[in-house]
Amino acid sequence: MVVASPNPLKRSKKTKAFGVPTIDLSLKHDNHGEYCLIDQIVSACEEYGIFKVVNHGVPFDTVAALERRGLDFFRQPDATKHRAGPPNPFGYGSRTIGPNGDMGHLEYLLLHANIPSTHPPNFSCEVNDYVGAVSELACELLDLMAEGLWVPDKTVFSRLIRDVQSDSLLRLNHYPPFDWSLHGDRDPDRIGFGEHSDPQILTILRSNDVAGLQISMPDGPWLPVPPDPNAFYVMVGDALQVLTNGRFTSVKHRAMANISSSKSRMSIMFFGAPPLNAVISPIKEMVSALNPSLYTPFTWDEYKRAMRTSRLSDCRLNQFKRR
Ligand code: GA4
Repeated sequence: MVVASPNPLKRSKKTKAFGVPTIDLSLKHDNHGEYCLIDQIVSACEEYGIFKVVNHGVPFDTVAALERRGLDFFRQPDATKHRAGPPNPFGYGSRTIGPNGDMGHLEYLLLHANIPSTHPPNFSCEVNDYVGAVSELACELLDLMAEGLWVPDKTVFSRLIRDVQSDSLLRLNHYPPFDWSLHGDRDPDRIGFGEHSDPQILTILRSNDVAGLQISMPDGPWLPVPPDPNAFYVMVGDALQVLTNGRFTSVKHRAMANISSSKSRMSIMFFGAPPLNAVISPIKEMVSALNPSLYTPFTWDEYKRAMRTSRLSDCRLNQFKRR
């Protein structure tokens, strides 16, 4: 087993020049490389809550096949797409996000990763292949994170996602080019998908080559994340922040409306989540007398209830912070 040295002292987020760290997964094949890789992943999760993975091993064809299916779906007439809705709990949605009045310049498909009845009929094969490959990537990264945190059971995080009852989701977001004639130059509301952190454990995001994703560090400005169709962006979710007792931080992000003159932006997110009955609380290795638990335990089902009653930009974790 290769382990990285523990790094309890977080480096300041504000003193570093910005650039989302890139993790080259091919480094895992050589011994010294794996040591660096683990260290880089842990630092990225502590400092940014996001990193880019290259040489990830997910076959290009698996990604291209789902992308093609998605674009074919969104190209259909509105009436046909709406027959696959509403998005609550799963299906097609347009402009409205969640149950509490949030809006965005996008349309989307929200699917349960493990419940085929939520997949559009002619999609299942591509969805299953994609989910199989990216959930494997998520689990591999979570095992490396556990190793980097010196946790003896390196499956402590990944087994929540591998569980057959895992509540993982898949989301395809489609941002058509922003119609200036409808909204005008001065439209302040040029947000495609408003700011939020992802509630789950880990998000694996892939987009085509149209820009839109932005992230923000606490009290920092919004920073664009350049698109890279050959890579995945990996984001720490709220549940992983809790499991690591705040050592890793979920990243605040948003997507801008697509101002490209011609091309649609499409992003595909796999949200790796625990089963509904799983209790989310800091793992014992992250808690000590000097570093007491920051959160009261909750089930994933309870967190989902908090999601249903909140707005997109709310900090849902505050309800579960110990005072
Ligand atoms: C954000 C991450 C995922 O897209 C999502 C979103 C969900 C939804 O679209 O229904 C939520 C949002 C997300 C968090 C707060 C609630 C629920 C919209 C919203 C206002 C599918 C998820 O799991 O949480």
